Amino acid sequence: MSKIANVSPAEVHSNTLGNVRTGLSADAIAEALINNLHCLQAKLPQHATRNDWYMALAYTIRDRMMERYMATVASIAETSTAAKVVAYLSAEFLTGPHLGNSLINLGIWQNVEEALSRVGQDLPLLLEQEEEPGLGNGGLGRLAACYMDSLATLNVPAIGYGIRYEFGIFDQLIRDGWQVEVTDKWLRFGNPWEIVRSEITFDVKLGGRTESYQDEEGRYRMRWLPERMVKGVAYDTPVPGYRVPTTNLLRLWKAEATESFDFEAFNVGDYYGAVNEKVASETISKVLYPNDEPEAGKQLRLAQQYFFVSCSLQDMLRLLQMRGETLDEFHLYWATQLNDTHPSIAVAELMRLLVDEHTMEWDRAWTITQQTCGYTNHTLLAEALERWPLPLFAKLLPRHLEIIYEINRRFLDDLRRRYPGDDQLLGRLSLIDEAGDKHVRMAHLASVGSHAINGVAALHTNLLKQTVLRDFYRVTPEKFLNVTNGVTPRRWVALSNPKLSALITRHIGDRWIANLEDELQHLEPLAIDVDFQRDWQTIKADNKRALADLIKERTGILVDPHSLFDIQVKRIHEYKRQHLNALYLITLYNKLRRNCSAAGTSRTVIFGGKAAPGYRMAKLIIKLINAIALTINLDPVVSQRLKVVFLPDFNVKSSHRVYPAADLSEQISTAGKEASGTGNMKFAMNGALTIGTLDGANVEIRDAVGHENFFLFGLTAEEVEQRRAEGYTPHSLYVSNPELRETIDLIASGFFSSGDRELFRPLVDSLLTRDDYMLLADYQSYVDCQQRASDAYANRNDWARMSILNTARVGRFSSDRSIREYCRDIWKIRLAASDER
Ligand code: 26W
Repeated sequence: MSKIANVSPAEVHSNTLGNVRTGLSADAIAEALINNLHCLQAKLPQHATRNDWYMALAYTIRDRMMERYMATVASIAETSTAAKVVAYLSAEFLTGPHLGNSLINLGIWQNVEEALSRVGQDLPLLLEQEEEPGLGNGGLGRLAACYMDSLATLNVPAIGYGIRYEFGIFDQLIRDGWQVEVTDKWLRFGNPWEIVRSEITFDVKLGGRTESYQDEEGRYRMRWLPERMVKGVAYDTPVPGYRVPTTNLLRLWKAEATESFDFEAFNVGDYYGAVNEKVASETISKVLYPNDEPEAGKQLRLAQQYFFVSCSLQDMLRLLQMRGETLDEFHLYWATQLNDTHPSIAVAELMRLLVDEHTMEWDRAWTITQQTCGYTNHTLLAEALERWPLPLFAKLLPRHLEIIYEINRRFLDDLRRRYPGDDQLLGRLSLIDEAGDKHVRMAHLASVGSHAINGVAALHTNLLKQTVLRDFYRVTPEKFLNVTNGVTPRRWVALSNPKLSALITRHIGDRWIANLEDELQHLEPLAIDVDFQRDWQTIKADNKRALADLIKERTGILVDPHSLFDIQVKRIHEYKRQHLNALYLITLYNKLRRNCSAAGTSRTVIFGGKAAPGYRMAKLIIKLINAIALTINLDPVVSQRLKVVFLPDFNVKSSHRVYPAADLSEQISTAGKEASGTGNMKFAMNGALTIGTLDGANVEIRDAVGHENFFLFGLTAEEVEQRRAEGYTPHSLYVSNPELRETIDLIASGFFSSGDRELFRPLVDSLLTRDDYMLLADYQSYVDCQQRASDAYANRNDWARMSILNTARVGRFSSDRSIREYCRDIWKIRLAASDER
């Protein structure tokens, strides 16, 4: 037996596990399928359900990632490689279903299709079977997943640290036009893609008090006496790179009771008491907070954030020790990225671990902490910037509050030296908001505790420097940089748009999938090639038919695949202005019912997106869209030229069908509000033209694709601020614009709410009084721009030319480019030559 003791994963695999667990051929996979059906599902083929076959296939594919996964883990844990490892700390990872992506990245799609056909199974049906791990709300969570795919594909050793929520983002049903939230029981059939690491567990302290003492060396030390402890258990999900050996891991923590059953309580008949701690502890990783901007400020949310951060940092210290490196070099081996402020307690927790638990000097620990951490900001919305009431913070994390006070004292002392007498500045920069009942400003903790602060698009980063973080930019300008978001072309083109991928590969080879920025531009000359245009249009038409089938299946609405598919899919939020799109629809409806040929091109307008359960105006916007849809789709005349659809339960899985089917991508947020957007990139990569404002990454997309290939409208971020500063009176626009007035009056009249004038009053009043997101100011420009889009679509070949140019010119929006910039500018990680650009 000793022979096996010290062999590399590759040897283990090839020597011991043999072909059935590693072979990539159709034969090996077919054999493995039956093996796993027998051994893991304990089912004979004739008795196997679709879920049994799906599970057997999932285990078969997982086996084939194990070799690469363990090789990568070995490289992270073994001393040989002095590589710096990226720790991506995020409260959300919106991975989407794993099966399809794994087949693409391992390059075994055909072989699996072949193997399945031999056992009478159909891959598309098994792909449908997979439950989507909805461990995120929207942009931030999905970006984290795209970045994990790029980190592996660029062979950068990395661990994505997060929370294994038992219940992810809710499933959305639409009942009588209203959103209804349904619990997301994604684990009900188990999860074949994760490996429970029951030996990788850490205790996390909560509540209680602190006390000082002198240690045996006479040093003044602090200890934390917690009120309770929970145990974090690691669950690993392999993250395969695209056609490379690296397979990184997503390490998600599940909360369990340190003592899951209290026998004493049981013996005295206190059965609830016996399991009380278990229930209380497990609550921490029970459910994802479904808010996507407005922060909840709930104690459980802070406990969730501290729980996964503490487990992750303890694990990073353990891995560092396994590598035989000293704590003093922590920052040389770990590049830790804080995905917004949600994990920013990491700054104080790393200080606690280094100073309290490992007796490091404060200054040394602080230098290491700053060198280790980078902070990415994803929003400018004031209500999304996390600030915790002091009493709540003191109750849950008493030691961290002391450490934050000390960080703050030293920070303000330094500022007082640099900006003598400028108490205003100090008050604005302080980690503690002294106003009213005091708060801890988490963005300030993240900013002072990091060596790099980045926004997620050029405009956003500039606005960060001018607004929410301007004082930090003033005192530490060297920390600020921009890294524009990106999306992975593996999931968002190769997986979700296989026909387009095949066409592109037929003309420029397949290197584009891993080198989008260099290769995709080779499509440009084909934009005027009529044969290529025809093939391009045929594929778009096929994708539109596929989406039309999904719409029929989910809503019963029949849409015309030959019409212009105009799509807005994203979380519902007033700044994203789904209700501006709705105003345009009513204006178009009014035009069409007056004169049917008015609008030229027939249109299918598709919406999708979830509203945070507590966000009333967002839910009212969903109701309005569905009410308008009902009216228009039932109108015998207008519905010939216009159909409106709200696609329920928009998520990663359904978005695979949506992005490839779009002709027009709606990116219409109030300029200065959408930090970046990433859906805009997915649409453009799949040949959609964008109608949008100069907001977030729209600005860079427009510059990349050519201003003439982008439908621009609306005020700029500057003009928005100016209009607001000079006093904005939306009502005057309502009065002066008859079409707008007719549109708003129709809503107010109860026309879309069977005469009930009260239903949409909150929305109408907010528009006519405050209109915080400048819908009325941008209304006419938007309506005119939509007419330009309609007119342009009338010339199909010219539209195809612009569509091809959009795809050809958005290579830079690959998440590989973003990750290269993080490696170069923040994590100081040198890529292997082959992965350099
Ligand atoms: C505390 C509640 C909460 C939850 C999530 C506040 C803020 C968030 C996220 C930051 C919201 C989010 O997803 N922001 C989006 O991040 C994307 C990735 O960078 C950007 O492309 C979007 O523009 C931004 O809205």
